[in-house]
Amino acid sequence: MKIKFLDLGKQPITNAFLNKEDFDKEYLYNLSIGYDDETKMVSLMEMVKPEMMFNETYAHRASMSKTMLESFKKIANSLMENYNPSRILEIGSNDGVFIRNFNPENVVAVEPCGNLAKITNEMGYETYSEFWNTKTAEAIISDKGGVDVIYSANTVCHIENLDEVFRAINIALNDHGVFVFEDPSLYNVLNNNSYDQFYDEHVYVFSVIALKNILAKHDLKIFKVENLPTHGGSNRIYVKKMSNNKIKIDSSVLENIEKERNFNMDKIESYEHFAVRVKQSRTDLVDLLNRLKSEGKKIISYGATYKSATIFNYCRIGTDLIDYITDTTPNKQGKYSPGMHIPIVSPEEGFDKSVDYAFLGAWNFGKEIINKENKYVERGGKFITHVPSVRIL
Ligand code: JHZ
Repeated sequence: MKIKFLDLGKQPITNAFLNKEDFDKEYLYNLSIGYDDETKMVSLMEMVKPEMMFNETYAHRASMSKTMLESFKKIANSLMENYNPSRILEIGSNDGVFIRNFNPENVVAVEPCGNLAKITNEMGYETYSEFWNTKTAEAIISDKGGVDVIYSANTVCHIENLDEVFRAINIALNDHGVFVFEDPSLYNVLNNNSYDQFYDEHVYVFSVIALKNILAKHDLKIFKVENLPTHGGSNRIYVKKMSNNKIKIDSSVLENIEKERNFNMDKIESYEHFAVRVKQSRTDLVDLLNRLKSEGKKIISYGATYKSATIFNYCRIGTDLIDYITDTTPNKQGKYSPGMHIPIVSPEEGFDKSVDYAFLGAWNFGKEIINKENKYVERGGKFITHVPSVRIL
């Protein structure tokens, strides 16, 4: 049974960066999170239709950060070295940040957002502009044959029907193939108080415990777990078919499960305690911004992230507190943030001497940003974060 433990209120589609004339047409839904005491899965209580989130207007470009470019290059090299696949499939290829590390002949990509699929098709990587499901897997099998490695980053947790996802994996993956996927880790979300990892697209935030349960239902077995620093802490899960008799289970699988059990992630109480900390985080953030504002300081937000849409809408933070958001993504600039309608400008336009405080909407790239903005820091400019607790850095 799914038990609701957190209510983040009315929220918009996080990909819906708006023009002024669209303000009154915005779609809102209730963002609340539940824990299933049988499967141990944490997921949204109300889901948004995939077509409303993943379409021709998809804004996020994964290659906008140096950290992610490096991370994708590293995993691409490691998959080549360890598995030497003659064909690799990526689910959710975004702007090609991962596949660009491979020869186009060895790659098949799947990306439902037409604008993104167009980018990678133009780069020479054959991209099926489809949702990942058994139909797409069958089409790939019939056009190309089976694949040796399937990789997916920040995509599996976006798909409501996980049974269909794993059925499709079983179809497309060769018997001795490897499926590797990575998504934000629930352990890190609970520890970092990063409740902003919950939004429309993040239908699930996975624990290793819950993944082990659902994968077993599909005769799939986790043989390794890597804890990554990306996106505030992610798990990279390595999976093989159970029918594969050569599976050697790495000690990281049990270590991660034990770590989660020791943190009581298989008990509802942990989630109820988290909900209390989230409410406190909201109070602390709103109090801090109000205090700085009353002292006449100018506050902006750095990075028009999907995550920050959750924060601003839950905390009801608008242009009364945050003047604008800066973001390097050209197609977000000139638009307004979903729900709270804060203007988004380029860093060149907005990250100037008038800024006293910058809230780290992209806190997950904190190190990269603070290094890059050393001049801002040297002249006394400050960053604010809410992770793991609200504070000025
Ligand atoms: P970033 C998106 O979430 C959506 P978001 C999605 N659902 C998901 O799971 C994750 O990505 C992976 C900007 N930026 O990656 C670029 C600067 O302006 O945290 C991006 O717009 N200057 C698929 O949006 C945003 O910040 C910089 O120096 O929460 C970062 O977005 C840097 C480093 C980034 O994901």
